[in-house]
Amino acid sequence: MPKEDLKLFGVWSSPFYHRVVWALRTKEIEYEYFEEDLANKSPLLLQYNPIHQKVPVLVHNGKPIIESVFILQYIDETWKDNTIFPQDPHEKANAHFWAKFGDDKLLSSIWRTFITEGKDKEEAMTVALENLKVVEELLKGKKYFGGEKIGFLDFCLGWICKLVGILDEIDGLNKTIDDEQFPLLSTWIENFSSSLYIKDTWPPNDRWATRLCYVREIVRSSSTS
Ligand SMILES: N[C@@H](CCC(=O)N[C@@H](CS)C(=O)NCC(=O)O)C(=O)O
Repeated sequence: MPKEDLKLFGVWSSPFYHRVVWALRTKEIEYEYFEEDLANKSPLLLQYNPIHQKVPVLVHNGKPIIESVFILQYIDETWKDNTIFPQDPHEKANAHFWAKFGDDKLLSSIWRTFITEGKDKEEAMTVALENLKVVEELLKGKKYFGGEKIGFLDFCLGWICKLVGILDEIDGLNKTIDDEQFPLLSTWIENFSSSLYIKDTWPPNDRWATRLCYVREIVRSSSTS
């Protein structure tokens, strides 16, 4: 078979980009990486994703695939070894539902705990904890979200492993995901973070913390001006 031409456009701080990296690594697929500067997007990114102009974008033999969840599905359907999606249609639909919950509800509620202050922060924390409880329930009787094997939903929720702890550290909070309130999620975080294809992919915490504080300043100053 001719060598595949596979390009991935991403940015080191994007949770959506990381899920694609994990899927590609789990399947041992080689690719060429293009790091984007989102303040000065490359002509290639604008060409491949003119509508949203966002990363990640995967380009396979010249054809762009956009939106991280669609990219994961494309990867799984194109390189069939070591499948990452559930094979059962109902389980697959459910996995999509929870991936969307993670992006639309959980991630935004956790981000709100970080950018708000005072009473708003307390309210945001209540909502975030409720959402985390929902995710904790999904792990009952399972090592990973899909069962015994790492897969799609682990990649989609993988950002939890790093982001929540870093936000706690920046704000000097006790661990949000502690062993007592979230025993299953805590164990999943350990398993996922230490798994072979994941463990060396995280950027250093201090780099992430600097970036998150910078973004928070921008968000706060734009909401007060
Ligand atoms: N739903 C998209 C979200 C992608 C996204 O929000 N990417 C951010 C980086 S984390 C981005 O490229 N932002 C650039 C911009 O908004 O201009 C996905 O899952 O791929």
